[in-house]
Amino acid sequence: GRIALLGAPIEVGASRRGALMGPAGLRTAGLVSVLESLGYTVSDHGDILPRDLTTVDGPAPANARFYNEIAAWMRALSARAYELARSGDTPIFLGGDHSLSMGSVNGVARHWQEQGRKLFVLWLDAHADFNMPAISPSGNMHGMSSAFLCGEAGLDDLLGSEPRASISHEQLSLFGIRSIDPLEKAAVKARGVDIADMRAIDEHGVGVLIRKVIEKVRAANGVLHVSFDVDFLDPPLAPGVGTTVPGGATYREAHLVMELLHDSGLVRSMDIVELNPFLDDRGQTARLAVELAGSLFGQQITDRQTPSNAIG
Ligand code: DIR
Ligand code: MN
Ligand code: MN
Ligand code: MN
Repeated sequence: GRIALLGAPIEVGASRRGALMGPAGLRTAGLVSVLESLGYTVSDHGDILPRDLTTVDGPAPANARFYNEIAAWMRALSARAYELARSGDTPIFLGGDHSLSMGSVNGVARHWQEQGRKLFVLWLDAHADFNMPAISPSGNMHGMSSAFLCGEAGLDDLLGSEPRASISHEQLSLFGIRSIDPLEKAAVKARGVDIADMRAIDEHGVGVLIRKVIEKVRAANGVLHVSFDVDFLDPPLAPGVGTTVPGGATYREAHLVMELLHDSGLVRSMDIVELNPFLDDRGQTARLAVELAGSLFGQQITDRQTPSNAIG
């Protein structure tokens, strides 16, 4: 298979700076060599850079911080994501904060729409990211991306002339959630978005719940995009993120999620977002994110070498 990497060093969607180093952190942690060791041909398309963006000016909606800057990123990202998906490669988008997905997923969804296949989106995250300007307590756009992708109103001109390819609420699955704002919670409920929060994961385990997502995609003859916010992980495992929330996925839960998704054969694209190398502990979070990408793309426990200094 062929995998295409594209970095988007965008950070103004989050409240803390540093996610712009995310793509470099993931490369330094060995993303390319891990994927190559699994037999893929990897083409690294580098990063979209601010100088490549077409300036967006004019009035911005209220309560959407850095709207113009983010709109410029999303227009470029959506166009590149569409092209990459259409090329037949499996794209992995390297963030950058989670606003990135408004562009990456839109472009990928547009491609699959043209193929007559529904794109389902699995949102691995501590947060629902289902705010919109009218209800967001922070105005941070990384907290709005899943709602935007479901066609919620309030950022209607964000993509400019890029075709908007919204998914229906049934195509979104929120997974690992443990922090949600009051009006955001009401919105998720009102739309009937499928949500596996940490309580559900504690009760049923990730195996049962991920299989449900896989069955939903399979029943619709759909394909799957995995949007992986590294704050999905428990903070002691993954300190390199601006918005840690206690009680996240354990090391084995996260690997099992990725392993089951790989075995489903349904995954066609991925985002890895919110890695903030400035906050990381000697590359720990970046390395774990790369390991998990390895599991999503077919690394098996039995492929791994036993470490000589066996630390488990
Ligand atoms: C909060 C935090 N729900 C907000 N969001 C995110 O600002 O909308 N943090 N996504 O990572
Ligand atoms: Mn936030
Ligand atoms: Mn997120
Ligand atoms: Mn998050």
